[in-house]
Amino acid sequence: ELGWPELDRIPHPPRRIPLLGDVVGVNRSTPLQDSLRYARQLGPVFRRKAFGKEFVFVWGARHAADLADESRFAKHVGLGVANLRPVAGDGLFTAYNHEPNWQLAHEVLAPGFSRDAMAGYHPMMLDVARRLTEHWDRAAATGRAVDVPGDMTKLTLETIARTGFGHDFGSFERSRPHPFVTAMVGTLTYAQRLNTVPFPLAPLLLRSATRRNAADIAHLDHTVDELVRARRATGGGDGDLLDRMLETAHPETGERLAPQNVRRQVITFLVAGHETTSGALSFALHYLSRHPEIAARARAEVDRVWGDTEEPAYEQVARLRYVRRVLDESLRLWPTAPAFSREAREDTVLAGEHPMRRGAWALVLTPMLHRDPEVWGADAERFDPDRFDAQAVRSRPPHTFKPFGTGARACIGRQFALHEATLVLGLLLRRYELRADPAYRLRVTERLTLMPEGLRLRPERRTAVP
Ligand code: MNH
Repeated sequence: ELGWPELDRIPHPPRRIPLLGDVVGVNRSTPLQDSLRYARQLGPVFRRKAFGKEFVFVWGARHAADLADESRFAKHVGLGVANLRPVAGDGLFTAYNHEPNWQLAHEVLAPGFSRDAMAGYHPMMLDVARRLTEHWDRAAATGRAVDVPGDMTKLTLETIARTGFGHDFGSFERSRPHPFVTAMVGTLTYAQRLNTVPFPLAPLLLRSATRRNAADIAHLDHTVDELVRARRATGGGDGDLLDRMLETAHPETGERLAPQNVRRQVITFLVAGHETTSGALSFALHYLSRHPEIAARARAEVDRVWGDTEEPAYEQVARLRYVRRVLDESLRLWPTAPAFSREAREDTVLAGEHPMRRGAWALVLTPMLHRDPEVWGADAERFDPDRFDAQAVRSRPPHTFKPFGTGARACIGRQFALHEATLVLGLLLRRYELRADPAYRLRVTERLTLMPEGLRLRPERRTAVP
């Protein structure tokens, strides 16, 4: 029993196979993009059945706004998120709402994302970005193309490792991804695959994958344990996230995070803190390379705001308003964490239409919410950063742009990600022209998060930089 008493009224795809569900024409490696296809056919609230389980999807702006009402709905830990429990346990992202460690960790770690903390991370973010531009300078000098998602992943992993944990994975000195990244991608891919096989059969069908997954988790645990051991041996960092996790007591209760929880939080932040930002940067670079007039406008802003300062100060990043709009518009079309779930706290009616019992839940399909023609117009597929100028934002209803989720369980790293990504886009725009491969067609890969597959660009050093 799903908790949707009038489920019959919710449309579903026509061809249903007993036991297997709506699997016709479904591609196992792109469950999200399949759902987008169904969404276009079936409308703002629809359902899909897979392997005996029925899921309700919501993307209409009015319905999604209703689900954002925190008095009646809350985060639901289900599907992909629940599949990550063996990796991230009761860490912030995967914790159930009722787990006391969520509140504790949230309150202990939130100051790590304050404005002051962010200003402290800024010089470290610049250091990491310099390693990226050294690498791109070498490519530019020899006319080579760069692997954009690969390089953005190196950058964002080094940034969260350095700012959060005083750690250096040496990503830019390696020709292959760091084993931590390989293990992480393995666990994300496995968590996604678990949704595409009948649950009781998973251990059988995914036997070797399950074994590999256990090894991947062991590798992540081991990496984190080494990191914590090193910190304990050398004494404190400078009040970074790891210090907060290890040392900081809750201001009122005096409680601290237990060692097993610290392990879960470190993995959570290393993973949540880089994968999605890497995708966001990659999509933004793709669109900039495809829209020279937009890139020129963004570049002119960087030249104007940063002038000839060698390296931008913290305050100069938020002043890149147009670059930020480019980023927002990329996150509109491809929100790199493409769905989140909401459950009813009480018996209620969704948007006055669909009765839900307490505990019933739905998946919000963010990429479709961000394309709802009633909000974004008939040309919603078009890349246009001006949709985020102040006037346009004011004229839209609330809860129509949700790349960072919603409510108490929304992304804690939002400002961190936006600062990092705006800074890096600014630095790259200032230093290079980005040449696209005209033959490239955007393909999106899914491993719970989204990434432009196989995107390569040729950076060229600008000749006249003011
Ligand atoms: Mn992040 C939660 C998207 C960057 C750490 N993040 C969420 C959620 C979304 C999200 C959506 C809510 C998921 C849900 O409701 O189930 N996050 C993003 C995107 C980017 C991002 C699109 C980059 C762009 N996130 C970051 C960064 C960090 C981070 C950077 C850390 C430095 N995010 C988190 C954590 C949570 C979260 C931790 C869980 C917060 C909570 O439940 O308390």
